[in-house]
Amino acid sequence: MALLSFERKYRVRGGTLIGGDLFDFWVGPFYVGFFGVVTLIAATLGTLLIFYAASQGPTWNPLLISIAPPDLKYGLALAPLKEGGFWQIITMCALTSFVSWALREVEICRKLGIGYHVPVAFGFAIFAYFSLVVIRPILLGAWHFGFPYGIFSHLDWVSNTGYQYLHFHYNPAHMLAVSFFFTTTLALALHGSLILSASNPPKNDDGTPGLVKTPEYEDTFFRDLIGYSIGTLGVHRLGLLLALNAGFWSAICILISGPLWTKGWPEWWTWWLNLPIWK
Ligand code: 07D
Ligand code: 07D
Ligand code: U10
Repeated sequence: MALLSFERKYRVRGGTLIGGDLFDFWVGPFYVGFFGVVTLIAATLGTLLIFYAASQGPTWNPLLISIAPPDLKYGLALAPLKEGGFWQIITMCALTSFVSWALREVEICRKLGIGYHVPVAFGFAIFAYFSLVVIRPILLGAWHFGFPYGIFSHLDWVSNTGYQYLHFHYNPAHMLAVSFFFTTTLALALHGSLILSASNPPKNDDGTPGLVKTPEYEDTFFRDLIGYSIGTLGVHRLGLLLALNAGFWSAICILISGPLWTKGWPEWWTWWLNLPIWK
C-alpha cells in the first residue's frame, strides 16, 4: 500500500488513552492528541523559563548560559526563583514534556496496532534523566545535587561529580554502561553496513533481479565469518537490548555514587584484593 493511501486508511479516530476524540487529529504530518498538547505546553513553558532565567543571569552566550539547582541549604524544599526555583520548575516542565511525549508515542502505537517498544525504550532515557535530577537528589537529601541546565556547566558537573569519587572509571556500573555504549555502536555499524552491502542498489542497477540480495545472503555472511548468524529479527532485539542496557547501567552508576558508595571508586575494588584466594 502506498504511504498516502495507507495514511488515509489509518488516520481515523480511536486508540487514545485520555480525552477521547478531543485533540484526536493531525496537524500536517504531526499527530496531536492530548499528550501532544501537554508536551507542547510544558516544553514551551520550560523553554521560555530558560530564556527568562537566562535574562536574569550574566550572559547570553549560549555555551555559558546556566540555570543552577538550589543551594545545599534549601534541602528538598522549594527555593526562591532566582536561587534554584527556576531550575525546579524547569525540571518539572522537562519531566512533564518527556513523559507526555512517551505517552503520545503510546497513543500512536495503539492507533497503528504495533508494539510499545519505542515508548518503552524512550522510558529508559527518561529514567536516566529522572535518576540524575530526582531520585539521586532525594536520596542525598537536597535538590542541589541535580545537574545545572547549561551546555558547558553540565559538563563541569559531570567532571566535578566524577572526581568526587577520585576515578569514576573504576565505578563498576559505569564500566558496564560504557561497554554497552561501545557495543551498541559496534552492533549498529555491523548491522548498517551489512544491510547496505546486501540491499543498497549499485550504481549500475538496471532493475535486473538478483542485484539486491535476500536475507539469506546476510545470514550466510556471518555464518562464513563467525560461524553463527543471529538472524534478521534477532539483530533488532539485540540492538534494543544493548542500547537499553547502556541507559539502564548509566542510571545505576550515578544512583550508587553517593547514596551507596561515598568513597573513591578505586577503593571499592579492595574486595577483590581481600579475596582469601590471594592469601
Ligand atoms: C543527537 C538527538 C538530538 C538532541 C540534541 C540535544 C538541548 C539542550 C539547552 C541551551 C544525542 C538538544 C539539546 C535541547 C539545549 C540549553 C540550556 C542525541 C541526539 C542535539 N545532556 N553531555 C551534550 C543534554 C547529561 C554530556 C550535547 C540533555 C548528563 C557530555 C547536548 C540532557 C550527563 C557531553 C546535550 C543531558 C551529560 C554532553 C549533545 C538531559 C550524562 C558532550 C547531546 C535532558 C548523560 C556533548 C557540550 C547529543 C557536548 C553533550 C544535551 C544530560 C554529559 C547539548 C538534553 C547530565 C560529557 N549534551 N549530559 O548529541 O557537546 O545527544 O556538550 O538529560 O560532550 Mg549532555
Ligand atoms: C540522561 C539523557 C536523557 C534525555 C532525555 C531526552 C530533549 C529534547 C529536543 C532535539 C543517559 C531529552 C530531550 C531535551 C530535545 C529536540 C527538538 C541519557 C540522558 C530524557 N564516561 N560519567 C556517563 C563515559 C568519565 C561521570 C554515562 C565514557 C570520567 C558522571 C555514560 C567515558 C568522569 C556521570 C558515560 C567517561 C565521568 C557519567 C552517560 C570515557 C568525569 C553521569 C550516558 C571514554 C571526570 C552519567 C545517568 C547517559 C550517567 C555518566 C560514559 C568518562 C563521570 C555511561 C565513554 C572518568 C558523574 N558516563 N565519566 O547516562 O551515568 O545517558 O548518567 O572516558 O552522571 Mg562517564
Ligand atoms: C527509524 C527506523 C526506520 C525508519 C525511520 C526511523 C528509527 C525501520 C522506516 C527514524 C529515524 C530517522 C528519521 C533518522 C534521524 C533521527 C535522529 C538522528 C534522532 C534525533 C532526531 C532529531 C534531532 C529531530 C527532533 C525533532 C523533533 C522532536 C520534532 C520537533 C517537533 C515539534 C516541536 C512538534 C511536536 C508535535 C507535538 C508536540 C504535537 C503536535 C503539535 C503541533 C503540530 C503544533 C500545533 C499544535 C496544536 C494545533 C495543538 C494546540 C496546542 C495548544 C492548545 C497548546 C499551545 C500552547 C502554547 C503555550 C503555545 O528504524 O526504519 O524508517 O525513519
